[in-house]
Amino acid sequence: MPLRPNRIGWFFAAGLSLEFGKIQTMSVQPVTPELRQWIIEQATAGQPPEAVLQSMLTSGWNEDVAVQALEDTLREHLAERARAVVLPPAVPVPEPLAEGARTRLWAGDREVTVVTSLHNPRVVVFANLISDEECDEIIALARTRLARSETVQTDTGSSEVNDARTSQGMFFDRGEHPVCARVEARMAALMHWPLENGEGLQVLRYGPGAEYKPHYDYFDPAQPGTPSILKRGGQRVASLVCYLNTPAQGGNTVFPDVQLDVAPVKGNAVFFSYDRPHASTRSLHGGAPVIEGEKWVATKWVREGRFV
Ligand code: PD2
Ligand code: ZN
Repeated sequence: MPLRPNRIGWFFAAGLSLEFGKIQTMSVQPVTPELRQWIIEQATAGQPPEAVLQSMLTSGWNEDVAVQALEDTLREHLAERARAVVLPPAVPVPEPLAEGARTRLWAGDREVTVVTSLHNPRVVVFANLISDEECDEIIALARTRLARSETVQTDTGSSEVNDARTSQGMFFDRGEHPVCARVEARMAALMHWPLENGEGLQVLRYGPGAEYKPHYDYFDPAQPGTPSILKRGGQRVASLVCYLNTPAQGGNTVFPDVQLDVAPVKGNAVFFSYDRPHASTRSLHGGAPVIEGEKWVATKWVREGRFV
């Protein structure tokens, strides 16, 4: 069978340093992982396909089998590389400052102050989003239902206790208490995003030393459990982390890609969005350890579509 360099030849033009491997003479000729690796190394080194094929033939390979092995190996390798470099498509995300930069925003029933606005990653810090009384009421309602925080396991779709998260937490259902419903309506107005696309509020309590190691809030598309999670409204596209108290020391929300630290202040909130489930959004963030006192937050995650 003739080799078809038009189908595989271009791959060999990549041109790194040449490192010629040796292959075994085989009578049964299975395409082993070692052979695949060797073919990829030759291709990456810029070896022309004819030379690779010739080496295989010299080593005793049947021509049809050798051509098939070359084509299959390179097709798989190219597909893997393409998956790694192609970004997931961007989707619309909430934008609190859609009407342009301003200092004060009307969020349905309350005026909120814009403290900081960063464009890449998209981060907005607000003051005065939640009143002191609302913060205290949410803490009181959540306190009796706290359990060691779980993280959604995107490999299985279930929730598990995770060492990266040493806080305690609970979820309210959307609209579960009047205070939740009031604050959620305000958040929807602030973000210009449908209330129905929001998950229920999650409340976290961090004691001294507790932290939330840097992570992304979107679900990793490469994980097998993600398709089942996405059935409930699609991807998460934004987070609004609201501070329900002011810790005595520590507990900043940090964005390591841009060295941004947001200080937790009672009633304030940090909003950030991510238009694709990819590190290019620079939405990596974490909760730095609480040094003294405790830290309480309520997080609203919003999805692309209606969260059911
Ligand atoms: O409590 C925080 O600062 C924090 C940090 C990172 C909260 C979250 N992530 C979250 O709720 O996703
Ligand atoms: Zn987070």
